[in-house]
Amino acid sequence: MRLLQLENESDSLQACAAIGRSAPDANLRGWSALVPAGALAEGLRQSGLLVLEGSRGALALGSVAQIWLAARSLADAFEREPLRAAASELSHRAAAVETPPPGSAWELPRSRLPEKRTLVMGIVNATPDSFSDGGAYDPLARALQLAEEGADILDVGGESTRPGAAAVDAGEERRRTEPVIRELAKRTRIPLSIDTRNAAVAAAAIDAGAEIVNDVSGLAHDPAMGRAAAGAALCLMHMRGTPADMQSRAIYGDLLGEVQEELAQALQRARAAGIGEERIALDPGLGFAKTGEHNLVLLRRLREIAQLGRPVLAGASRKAFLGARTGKRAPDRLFGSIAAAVIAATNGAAVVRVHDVAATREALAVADAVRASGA
Ligand code: PMM
Repeated sequence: MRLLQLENESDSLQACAAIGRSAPDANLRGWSALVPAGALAEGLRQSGLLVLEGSRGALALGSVAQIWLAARSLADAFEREPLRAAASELSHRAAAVETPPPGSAWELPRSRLPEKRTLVMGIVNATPDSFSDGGAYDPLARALQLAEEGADILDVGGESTRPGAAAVDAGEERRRTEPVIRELAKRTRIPLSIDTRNAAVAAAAIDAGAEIVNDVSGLAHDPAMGRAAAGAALCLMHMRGTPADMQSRAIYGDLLGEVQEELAQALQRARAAGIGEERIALDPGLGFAKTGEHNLVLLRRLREIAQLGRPVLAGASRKAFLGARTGKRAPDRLFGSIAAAVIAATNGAAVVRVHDVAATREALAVADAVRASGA
């Protein structure tokens, strides 16, 4: 069960395929709830929503507010489980789409994240082979500069995860990141994040002062990660395979559905490791096991990811799909990156992960003010 945003013909046809409709309709627009055929679908129809049925499920069409209201009254009206729980889950999903969880809902062990604006996570690559800047700077100096520019979080990484990159030895990754984090913890009060898939690297970074573990594998790579990250906050990102083979796995029948399902599995892994949901942010993983077109669709329909109930983090900065549209090399993709950050924020992202903090903060100051405006 989930909410789908239908903005164009492709969305409409995919929604029809998801319910197994034999005569697909290319003209469905707006929001819809994909639910099992049966009492919930019937209840939504009786609440006034237009419900289409197929061999695999039903699609209830309406605004997010209509879906939310209908689901909430059905949750009260149904006497039997699991119907009651299903209606209640649908109403929670609709509420999270209507008002996506803000960055301040991401609880860190010590720091509190700012309220009422889109947060900026500054990228600090402690790698000699990052795709976007080629490791052309001193990571500590860069981090301090991003702090000065207004980063809300600094994300330090010691392994390049660009498509095709070979894995780095965890000892080397730790040598690159731990001293930077230790020094930053002394010199700034900004929450620090370690970008790693490896438990030993995460544990060393937490010991050095990091509060967040940004695991691009969503706790799927290192079985010891759940334990290592247990005292920290987590960003769980969606990807498939490893950076070395992920692009061959960018095959989806239902992109939004599969990314959400796999993020829900990552949330489940975190829960099983005893990590509270309030500590977790979710990231669809732009560029990770995604084609350029997948990245565009994920940015356009990002609000759907918010229905999982956790703050959404998005990282489009300087990525190849922006270069494909602008013809610019990675270090020259600022304007495209700003456009992507503003679109992400408008579509429900709570945090954007970027290389260019000052410029992004400036653009988001306008985007956030427009969204919050009211005379
Ligand atoms: N992208 C990169 C690395 N780590 N982490 C998260 N959570 N989200 C991302 O999109 C992401 C990430 C890509 O490489 P870069 O650090 O060189 O930009």
